[in-house]
Amino acid sequence: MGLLLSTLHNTLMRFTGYEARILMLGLDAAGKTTILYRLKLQETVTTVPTIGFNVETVQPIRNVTFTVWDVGGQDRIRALWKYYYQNTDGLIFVVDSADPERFREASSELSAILETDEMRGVPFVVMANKQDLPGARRPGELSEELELRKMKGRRWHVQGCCATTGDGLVEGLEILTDLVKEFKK
Ligand code: G3D
Ligand code: MG
Repeated sequence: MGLLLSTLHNTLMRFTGYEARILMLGLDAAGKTTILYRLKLQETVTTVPTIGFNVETVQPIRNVTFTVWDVGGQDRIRALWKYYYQNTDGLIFVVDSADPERFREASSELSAILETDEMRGVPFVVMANKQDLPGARRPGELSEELELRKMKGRRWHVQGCCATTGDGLVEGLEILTDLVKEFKK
């Protein structure tokens, strides 16, 4: 799975020629940290800044930086997120596909992120995670549940995946790199 990061790096570097900043967001327990470890990124640093939310950053490895935090139910500190949104090239939004009770919350969080000025036009891939679990919604169904068709003015894709096995992660990253490439043109 070390392949994952080199896939992302190679495509991004080929098309952008410079540093890429990827944000990975989602509700708690969606699977973000598991994906980070699957990516076999060496130094994942978890920080609890004084501002009060956990941010995981991967030291830039071959020019690709990942920044990760949990969204949802944190209105108090939401205004601070915009500092992390700046200069983002692509967004990965992770959803637990087997937890329909939280689809509405996930959808409204995603909308709120995409509506910020800093995220204007930034392409995103929804990782429809936990496809191994019984009752997991398939990507097409999840895109309906999250009302993605309402998200105008940007490119997006929903990728089915299983973070614990790694299935689908490479595909999702490859599609994200294509979308980032188009965005940066
Ligand atoms: P987060 O970082 O988004 O909060 P985590 O989420 O990566 O901590 O994952 C939350 C829980 O979901 C973890 O279980 C993790 O193992 C599990 N998980 C993540 N991805 C998958 C998946 O694709 N399939 C299944 N079945 N489980 C997954 P624990 O038990 O450690 O809390
Ligand atoms: Mg986590």
